[in-house]
Amino acid sequence: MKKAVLVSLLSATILHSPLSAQTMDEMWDNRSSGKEHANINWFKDAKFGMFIHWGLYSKLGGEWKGKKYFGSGEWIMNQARIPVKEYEQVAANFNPIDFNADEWAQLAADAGMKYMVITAKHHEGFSMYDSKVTSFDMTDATPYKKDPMKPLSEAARRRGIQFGFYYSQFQDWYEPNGGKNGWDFDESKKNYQLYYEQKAIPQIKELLTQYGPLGILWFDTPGGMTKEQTQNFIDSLRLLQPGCLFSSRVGHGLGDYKDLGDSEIPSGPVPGAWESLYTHNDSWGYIQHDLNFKTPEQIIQLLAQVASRGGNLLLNVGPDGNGRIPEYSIKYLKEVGKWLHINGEAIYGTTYGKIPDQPWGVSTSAPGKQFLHVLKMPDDRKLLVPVNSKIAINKIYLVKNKQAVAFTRKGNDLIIQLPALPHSANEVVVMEYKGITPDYTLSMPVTISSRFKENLAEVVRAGLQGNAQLKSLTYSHYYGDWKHTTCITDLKDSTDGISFNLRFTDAADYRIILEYACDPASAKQEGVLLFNEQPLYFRTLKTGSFEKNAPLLFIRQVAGIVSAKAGEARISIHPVNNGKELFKLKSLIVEPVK
Ligand code: FHN
Repeated sequence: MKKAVLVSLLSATILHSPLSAQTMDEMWDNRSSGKEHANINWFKDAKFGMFIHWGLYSKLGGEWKGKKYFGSGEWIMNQARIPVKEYEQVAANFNPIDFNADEWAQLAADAGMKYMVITAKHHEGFSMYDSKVTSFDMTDATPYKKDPMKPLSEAARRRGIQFGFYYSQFQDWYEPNGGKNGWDFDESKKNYQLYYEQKAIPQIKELLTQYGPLGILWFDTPGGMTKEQTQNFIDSLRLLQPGCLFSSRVGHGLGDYKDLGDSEIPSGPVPGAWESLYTHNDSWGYIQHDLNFKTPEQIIQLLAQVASRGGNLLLNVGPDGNGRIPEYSIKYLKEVGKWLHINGEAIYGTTYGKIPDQPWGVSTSAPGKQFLHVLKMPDDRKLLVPVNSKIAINKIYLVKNKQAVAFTRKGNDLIIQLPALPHSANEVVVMEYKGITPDYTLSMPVTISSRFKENLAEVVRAGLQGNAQLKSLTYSHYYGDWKHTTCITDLKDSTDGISFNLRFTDAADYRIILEYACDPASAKQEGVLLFNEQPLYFRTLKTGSFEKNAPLLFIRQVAGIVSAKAGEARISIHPVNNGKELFKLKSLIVEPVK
């Protein structure tokens, strides 16, 4: 049951605001047909891919007429409401002389990426290849006059990297009947079918017939087609390449695998083939002034977290208008590649982990093996691992040098003593065993240990009573740089409640902390946290209202200190009075008193 809740937690699929009014996040479709595609296994084993957003917007680099734009650089034509007549001029100056297909493909190989997906046409409507369907393309509209996609597709395949195209099938701000240019054209008068028949479908057929075998066709922000039309659309394209996978944003739940919302990671295992997709900085398209790049450690840990839920990480790079991939992307991806070169077996070909998130990290699975990804090394390098008592542990060793490590078992607990090790973004320990390890459920007690400065109990691990709901709140800081925070909301009556089952590894005093967001209207309300039967009273502090295009700020409020014995304990949280929502709880934090 919990897993069903988990999957439903992911950002809701298509909300029912009219097409023209739908925002980006309302145009995600994370459903797949559920039918296993015959050619899905390479995708499931790949685990790590390169997304490339490259277009005329890369030349603008987030600036138009001297004004800087923040967030999704590939949306600058829309953000600045640039008329098609003016935007066409950008193509006239688009000349990526530094583009080098082998360098791009080699970077993906050096980074340990097994597939590559590049924008053949994004919402701006410009074709980044040689298309016979329009003259608004690389060979007719730019001084570059060449098709970069041919050499890139070949360079990728020469390195055993699956190659695919991103194609914006509905949004096309260049075409009078394409979706979502409401500043040049009247959206209500558009004939989307005409646009599909005259541009989208013929172009996708060009991509499926002129660039060799494609691994993926990556669709995006679906719209303007009924389910039946989408099925016909898919069937006609499948004839050209039956082996090509179609992403879930083809729409109507007809994709071959699921794409989650932008920058979304599930809170627990999700069965089937799926992908999390992230920018390397805050934008898909190149923005000169966006240097908020994820570090190698952040990427390595993100890759492990996504793999521990059973999915792939598609990480984006945004080359500039000259065809150069940003220096920090090159430098940091190569660092990730060095880690994968040593630890790849703990990622490639694995499935979701059977050990729930622990204070030290996450797990991935292979037959007879659990890979323990130590993302936070305990002070005493002792790992506590809850395991099913029926399994027989053969051996435990470090993946990087096969060095055996010592371990003891106490009931359902495995205690692994790691040797002194240099800092690593992710130290992988392999547990080889015989026997069945059942899937974990999120209702398993959350491990609390005094070995960690901070023990996090995420709300997906909580039980809900009354009106309390688990919700994934989606918001952005700038524009299109989406963030997702899962919270428990709607705790408004004293009979509503949240409960956590905890398991303390050792007796000690612990500080209990609530991490929440509180709407000004909900401030100064009384709540009670019961540690077993011991009450801790608190009064909520305002942090701000939830808005879609603004940060959702959280506060950490100490509820109090408790003296815990080793073993299981229960925490429940309730409003004292009825009426207003108490707060939006993000997590419970338990800190050992030092
Ligand atoms: O609007 C696009 C956006 O520009 C970018 O391509 C992302 C990548 O997933 N997809 C849409 C927003 O979700």
